[in-house]
Amino acid sequence: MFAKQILALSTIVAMVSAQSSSLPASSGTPTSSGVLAQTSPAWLSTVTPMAGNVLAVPSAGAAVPSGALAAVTLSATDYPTPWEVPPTNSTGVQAAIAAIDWTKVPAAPVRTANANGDLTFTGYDANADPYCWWSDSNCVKPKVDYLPSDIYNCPNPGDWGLSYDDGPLNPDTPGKADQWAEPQLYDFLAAHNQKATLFYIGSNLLTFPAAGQRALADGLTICVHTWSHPPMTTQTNDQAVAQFYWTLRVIKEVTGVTPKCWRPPYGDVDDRIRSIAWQMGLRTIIWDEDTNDWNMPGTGGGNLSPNTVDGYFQGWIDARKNGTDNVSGHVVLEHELNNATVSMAEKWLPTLQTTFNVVPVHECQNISQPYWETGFTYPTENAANATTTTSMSLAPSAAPTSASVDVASASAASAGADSSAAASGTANSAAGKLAVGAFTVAAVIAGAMFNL
Ligand SMILES: *[C@@H]1O[C@H](CO)[C@@H](O)[C@H](O)[C@H]1NC(C)=O
Ligand SMILES: *[C@@H]1O[C@H](CO)[C@@H](O)[C@H](O)[C@H]1NC(C)=O
Ligand SMILES: *[C@@H]1O[C@H](CO)[C@@H](O)[C@H](O)[C@H]1NC(C)=O
Ligand SMILES: *[C@@H]1O[C@H](CO)[C@@H](O)[C@H](O)[C@H]1NC(C)=O
Ligand SMILES: *[C@@H]1O[C@H](CO)[C@@H](O)[C@H](O)[C@H]1NC(C)=O
Ligand SMILES: CC(=O)N[C@H]1CO[C@H](CO)[C@@H](O)[C@@H]1O
Ligand SMILES: [Zn+2]
Repeated sequence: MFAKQILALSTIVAMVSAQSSSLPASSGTPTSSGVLAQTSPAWLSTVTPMAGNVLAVPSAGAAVPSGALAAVTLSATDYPTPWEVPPTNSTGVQAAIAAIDWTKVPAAPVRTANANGDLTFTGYDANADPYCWWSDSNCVKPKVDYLPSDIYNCPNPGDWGLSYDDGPLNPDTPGKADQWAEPQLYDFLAAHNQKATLFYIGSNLLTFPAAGQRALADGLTICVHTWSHPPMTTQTNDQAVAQFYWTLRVIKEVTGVTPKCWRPPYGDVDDRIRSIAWQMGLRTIIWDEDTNDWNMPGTGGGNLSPNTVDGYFQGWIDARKNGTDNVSGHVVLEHELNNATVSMAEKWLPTLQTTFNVVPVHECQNISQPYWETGFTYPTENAANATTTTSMSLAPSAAPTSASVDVASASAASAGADSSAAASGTANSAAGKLAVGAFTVAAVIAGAMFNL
């Protein structure tokens, strides 16, 4: 259903963009396809990755690590406060800002949210949707011709692009064992020989670096999900750069890789944010099927009945089995968020594997290199599965320097992420233009947390 609506929308969007005249013209250094060329993030060149990481993707079928995580510490002093909108005045963020061609960033207004934390759509021309604002219209095809379409599904019917947002899931109490925190889900995936795409919150990786190193060693793909999880259209240009910069930086320092992929929290992206992301090396990945698992009861969750979420999974399975789900494969939104989402993910994966070809998003999109580091080549559907030799070094990372702090204690500040209530509301979905149904934008203002 949803996929078809998005496809239909793409057609509408193509017609509308032909009429746009007020948008910046394409110039600069386009690739042969007309898409603005990207370069690897030079402003991260001074970041020294921690030791102990794998240097390539594990071979197909090879055993991957599981069980207890190594004790890994990272100096938090070099990073902004977890779960706060990061400052923009550091040398690194300023360098990233300076590297962007701002003539290629559409002047979409910075959006606001109301007292409930819901995005406000006041003043936005919902019908023309001039900035391809997903929250308004589920638009996935930018109005400017120098940005690529978002990735939002798997092209081949029967493919299930598996993705989990908001990780790595930290223990409820920093440093204390927690059944549902990582490596719980990663171990489960390993036991079921399943790879997936993970969209990491920078703040969560800062406070739990060992989980990120495990994910990479397990052959999971790591992408960016911002530093403090705001609706990105509410961020100024400089704040958006800072959200990407700090997340990319902590991922590179912890794991050694620099992702070329990101997913906007709540799907909240427009061409202004897409252009900033793209120029920082990041392709936007949305989804076409949403489990709404984040809204089940659990830490940071809501009150959606797990039975309802079960019903979504069963419906997708039924539709595939009865032949009606035959137009495309899907990218499905799930979360590492809490006990409820992880347990739901584990409950359904074995059944999904018997019905769908369950793969990471890049695999179904035939994108073999999701990072700027070319040593990592993942399997795709049009290439022999990579069998690069890996170093599979599982040694604990280099000993912390004297400047390092124990992240377990440093992460106390992030507890707000798990304790704040999520306000929720229904976003205005361009009434009359596109029947996408009501969808919920859980919002947080002033420290409250969004959960999508
Ligand atoms: C950035 O601004 C904050 C105040 O907003 C200030 O405390 C800090 O020292 C500044 N940092 C740099 C590197 O200028
Ligand atoms: C998750 O924890 C909440 C309490 O925070 C509890 O109500 C819920 O039943 C738990 N769900 C699962 C699947 O363990
Ligand atoms: C196929 O399954 C879907 C999901 O349960 C259902 O909505 C649809 O009516 C079914 N179609 C047929 C032809 O059985
Ligand atoms: C795809 O499913 C539709 C029903 O939803 C059916 O009419 C059509 O024949 C199917 N196409 C194929 C190729 O199976
Ligand atoms: C990936 O390659 C396979 C096999 O060649 C093909 O069927 C599929 O359409 C390709 N997908 C994309 C997104 O190019
Ligand atoms: C060419 C090839 O063998 N491709 C396979 C790679 O692995 C995936 C599963 O992860 C298979 O679906 C592909 O057929
Ligand atoms: Zn999220």
